[in-house]
Amino acid sequence: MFSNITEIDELVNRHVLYRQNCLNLIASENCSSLAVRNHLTSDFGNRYGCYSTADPANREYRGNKYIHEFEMKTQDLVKDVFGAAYADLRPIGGHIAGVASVLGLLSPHDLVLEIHLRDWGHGLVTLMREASHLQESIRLEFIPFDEDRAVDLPGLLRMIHDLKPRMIIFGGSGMLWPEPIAEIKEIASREGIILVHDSSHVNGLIAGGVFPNPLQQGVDVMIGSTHKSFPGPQGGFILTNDGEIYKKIGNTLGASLVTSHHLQRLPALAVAMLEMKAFGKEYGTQVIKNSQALGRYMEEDGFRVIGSARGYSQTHLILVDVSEFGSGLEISKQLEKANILCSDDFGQLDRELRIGTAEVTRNGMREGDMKFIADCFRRIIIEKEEPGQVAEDIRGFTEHYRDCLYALK
Ligand code: DSN
Repeated sequence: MFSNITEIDELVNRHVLYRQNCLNLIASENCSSLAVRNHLTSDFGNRYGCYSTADPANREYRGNKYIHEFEMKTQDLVKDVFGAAYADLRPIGGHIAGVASVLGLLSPHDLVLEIHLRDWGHGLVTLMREASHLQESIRLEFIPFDEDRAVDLPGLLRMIHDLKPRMIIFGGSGMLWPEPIAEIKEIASREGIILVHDSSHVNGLIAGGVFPNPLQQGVDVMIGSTHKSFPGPQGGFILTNDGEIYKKIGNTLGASLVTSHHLQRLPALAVAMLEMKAFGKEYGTQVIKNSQALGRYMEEDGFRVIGSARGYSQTHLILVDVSEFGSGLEISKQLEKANILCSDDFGQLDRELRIGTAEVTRNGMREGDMKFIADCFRRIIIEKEEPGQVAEDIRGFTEHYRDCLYALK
């Protein structure tokens, strides 16, 4: 255990140094700017600002006058960036925002369609149903996908017709393409289906206007986290244009899922929102260009890249099927030895790697740099080179990319 502050600082610094020398391609991570980090610690972090309904005016603790003003102004900023009428900033992550939406909007025995973990879904209801009584009360089926990992629209329309779901949850952890929300909006309205979008992964791209905004396309609720392609502090939000939905979810969230909502996130979140207003388009455009370039270089290097025929990706990540070379999990561990950090498919088919481009883009890398990254994968996975030399080359390469661009000073 630690016995003094020096030991604590030393270990944090070792982590920072280690991660500086890694290629961080974990799609659910990002670096935040100095301005965001500098706003993560304040007196807010030691205060209670709870409200147990959806109404922030009903604070349960005294001394909240500036906290309330701050939260309202941050809500306004988030609503402005995402074009939403209502924003709830209390969820500590996208997952709990989703749990609140499901619990707040469904009735017992309603059917939900979500993305299967095998198709890189987040598994929101799948995991909730591990609590046995929820297994009895929420029915679940999965959205069909095609071989490019795009939603199979005719298949989904058939399911809607045959199964009459009450809720459809789009958005996953391996999103390559926008989903057909506009295409099903009409039938969803007619059939009373609640459309939810888990935008956790693509929030930064939506903020930059380079990925379709699900709220504008017609979803009833957009949930998400603020620390993936959106380069803010760890946290989550719920957005909607429907006042009744806002109340139902907010009342559920405040009553049973989040009491103290970690106010220290708010100033950092506000700074990150301003950064995305200023630089989101430029950042998001470069992220997508980098994903597409990386897909192309990976394919040239001999990998099977999912969605190759459609241009590899329209998001901050690509998916690569590495099954011909071994287990995805084992390969990701071998890559880690070379300081290449990416995700295997989290215990699903064990055949794909998810490679994200958000953080390296913020570090300043552009399309040409993706060649170096693709070659590192080739050296480890195909040529089975010892990781030491690759790690050394990565250390030399990343030395030139320690910036955090698209940031306010
Ligand atoms: N769903 C996990 C991921 O995408 O990495 C965590 O949010």
